[in-house]
Amino acid sequence: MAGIKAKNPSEPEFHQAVHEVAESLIPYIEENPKYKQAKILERIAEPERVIMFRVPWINDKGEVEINRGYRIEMNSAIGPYKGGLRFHPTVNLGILKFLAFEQVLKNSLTTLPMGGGKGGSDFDPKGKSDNEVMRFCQSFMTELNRHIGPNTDIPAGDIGVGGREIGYLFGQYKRIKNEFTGVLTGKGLQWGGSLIRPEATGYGAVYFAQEMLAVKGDSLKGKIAAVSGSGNVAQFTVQKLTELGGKAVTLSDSAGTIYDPAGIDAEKLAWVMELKNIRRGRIREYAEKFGCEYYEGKRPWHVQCDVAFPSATENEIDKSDAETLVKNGCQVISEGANMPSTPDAIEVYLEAKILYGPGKAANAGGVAVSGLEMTQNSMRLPWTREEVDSRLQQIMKNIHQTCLDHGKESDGYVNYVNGANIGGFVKVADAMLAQGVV
Ligand code: NDP
Ligand code: 2IT
Repeated sequence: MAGIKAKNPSEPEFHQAVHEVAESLIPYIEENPKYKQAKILERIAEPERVIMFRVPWINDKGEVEINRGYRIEMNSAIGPYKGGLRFHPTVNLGILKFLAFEQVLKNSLTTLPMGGGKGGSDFDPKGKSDNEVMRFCQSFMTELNRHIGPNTDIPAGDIGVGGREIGYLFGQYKRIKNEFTGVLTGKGLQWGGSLIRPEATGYGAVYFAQEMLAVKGDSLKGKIAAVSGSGNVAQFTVQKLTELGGKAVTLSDSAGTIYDPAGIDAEKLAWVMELKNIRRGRIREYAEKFGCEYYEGKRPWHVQCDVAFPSATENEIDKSDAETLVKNGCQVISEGANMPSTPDAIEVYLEAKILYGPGKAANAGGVAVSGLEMTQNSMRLPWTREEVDSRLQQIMKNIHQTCLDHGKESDGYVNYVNGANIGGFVKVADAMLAQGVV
């Protein structure tokens, strides 16, 4: 860790992600010295390539704006680089390195042949017109196109990058390369996208919670859930949870949380989707529309719940939030977001021995269906909704089983953190050993 910190100064999120993985892996590596001799742990913490570039564009007032673009190509041992793009003002090198590092192990857990990468920009899509977003995406892709390709590096969405942005990025890639390929995932259904990709991360996080509960002979039926965020992952988490008989009572955005004890049913969710995906408004409006509580500037974790689905951003549950959740009887945490719990929050879950599904396992459904989109693009044959959804469910079951195989402790408690970290590591590490010192 001293070496990581010295080489990557001012990147606390990257240090945090590596530290968590190292804690799980070091005992395992001590038992398997081949990984130690080949310095696999040190090598996976060093990106294969980092690309950083200028993104100039012109706003609606005719002024020049300049953002910074990035792509971290972290690891290609088991497949081409794969991972999302994030457009958010907080994006910097350290955030993207943490996300790319997590992505390597997550993608390995899916069982599909995908390496890990992540990219994005400090561009803030909030308050921008569609035309401004388009010009930004075109400028971003004008540089990025030379570094990616359907067999090299396949980006997708993340915070601030959804169907609209993927469309503009794809259009510019196609124009520059004169090629119609599966170079991005999360595409529209009419132009190479996969059914269930928009739903996949949220559905997957719910399927993972279901798997964890099933070990205890329990289910989501009748469970009250706190969900954070109100974007792609949060929306489809609420949808699947409701279908399975659970009740979501919160949603949030960066300004605050709504608390609707009656539950966010299908009709209210449809209204949220219109609010967030089309009107691009604030979640506060939900409280005005449906007459429930709105907590300005607050996160959802003080609300009584059985299950929590953090689905907004990193470090959104700190130690005191975790203590509140446990005190209020929360039994399950299934992370739709990447690294939403701080290290001391995770300690609280593990000490209380509640079911804790870390992001790299619980939210792997999104990238898994991206992998299935790549398969369909290669075959030039789309699958039905049922086909994709049944594969997604099977993949989430397999990931859960991998976590059991590597994370079950002597008293029967499943430490999903160790399970996911070791389970994700082995395949990448063995591939790296086979491919020599590269
Ligand atoms: P969206 O952009 O669709 O939605 C993000 C949501 O989180 C918004 O409600 C946003 O509120 C809120 N949010 C973002 N940043 C912050 C912040 N700093 N503080 C408080 N709230 C914040 O993104 P996604 O739903 O796609 O992503 C959510 C999480 O899931 C991220 O951690 C992402 O990495 C992870 N993830 C996404 C996958 C995908 O397929 N999309 C796959 C796997 C993981 P506001 O609008 O106010 O900013
Ligand atoms: O964090 C993630 O796994 C994603 N944002 C999805 C990546 C992808 O390539 O679908």
